[in-house]
Amino acid sequence: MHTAYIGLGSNLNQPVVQLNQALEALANLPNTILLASSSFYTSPPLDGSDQPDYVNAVAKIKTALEALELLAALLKTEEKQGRVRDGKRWQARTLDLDLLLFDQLVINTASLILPHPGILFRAFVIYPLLELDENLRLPGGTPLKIQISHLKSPNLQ
Ligand code: ROI
Repeated sequence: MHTAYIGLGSNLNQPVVQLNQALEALANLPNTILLASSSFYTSPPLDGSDQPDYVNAVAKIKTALEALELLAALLKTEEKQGRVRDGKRWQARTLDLDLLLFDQLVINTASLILPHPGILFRAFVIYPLLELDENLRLPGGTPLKIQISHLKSPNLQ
């Protein structure tokens, strides 16, 4: 079984409802156990201009799915919950599911980059990750905790 951390985010159509629904979807993935989920964190949009605040969380799962199978399942869940991808970045969305960490896997392909590059500078990812596992290390051994000092501002952004 693999251990994976998934970032959840929403800023449309009742974000808290969206996140709870997404957690249920994760728990129902084949050969997958939802081990833990963080608190829900609210923050202003990072890199997004005029859009509502986000609600973010992180889930920890055990799964027999491989990384690309899991990624496909996450995209499907986003679609089911009304995510529309029109090619534009930084858009408001009903649901964003990011595969953050998958065991100690390091890959850089067109469809998947691990660890997720956003981990390194997004408080709305780092704080919930540390809530789940304060001793979490990135592949290569860097403790996630020290990434907090690299954040641009003390705001949860
Ligand atoms: N800002 C916050 N606070 N939370 C997000 O999940 C989030 N996702 C995004 C952008 C638009 C970069 N900003 C965000 O994709």
